[in-house]
Amino acid sequence: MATVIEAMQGDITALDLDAIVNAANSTLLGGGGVDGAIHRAAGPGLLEDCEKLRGCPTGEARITRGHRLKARHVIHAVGPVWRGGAHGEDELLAGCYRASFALAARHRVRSIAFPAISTGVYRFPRDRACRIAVIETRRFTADSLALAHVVFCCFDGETLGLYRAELER
Ligand code: AR6
Repeated sequence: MATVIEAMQGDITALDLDAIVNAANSTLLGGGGVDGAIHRAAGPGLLEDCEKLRGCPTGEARITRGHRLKARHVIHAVGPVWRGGAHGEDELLAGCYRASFALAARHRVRSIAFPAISTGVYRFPRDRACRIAVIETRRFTADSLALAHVVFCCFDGETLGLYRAELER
């Protein structure tokens, strides 16, 4: 069956899916935004798991358990800081989605939610980031039957509107 790909507005930490993706930084040791929210909701065990990973380069991802979250796994993806667009930002952001899907497949994840990686503190233009997220998701799900459900979990209504429009194209 085809993968269901949808956008919703809400708090990603509350979702009851196999995996949620974190918009982390390369230390993997927590921060603000969705990263802070995920660590607060998951509890201190998440930081302990993250410490063992010894960081993650930009454009890649790592996986841990979900601890107190409903989600069984957290995939920590490190998005690029926006520096005008000529520093490989698009490819690095696409890399986050590809790496997250690769980990999801390896861990038999059937349902996964993404935040709008890099579009907060890291200032990546939201429409451009949304396009990349949808392109990479369609690319992966076209070749894979493993994922049943992909959710783009948007914190604000404007981001939700961008995803809905992109998914209708
Ligand atoms: N659920 C879903 N989306 C959320 C939530 C939430 N609970 N909270 C925020 N967002 P950001 P970045 C949205 O800044 O740009 C951290 O300090 C937010 O509105 O969290 O990749 C890390 O440690 C925005 O649309 O991540 C890094 O240092 C999106 O999530 C740095 O920020 C991403 O915003 C990463 O910056």
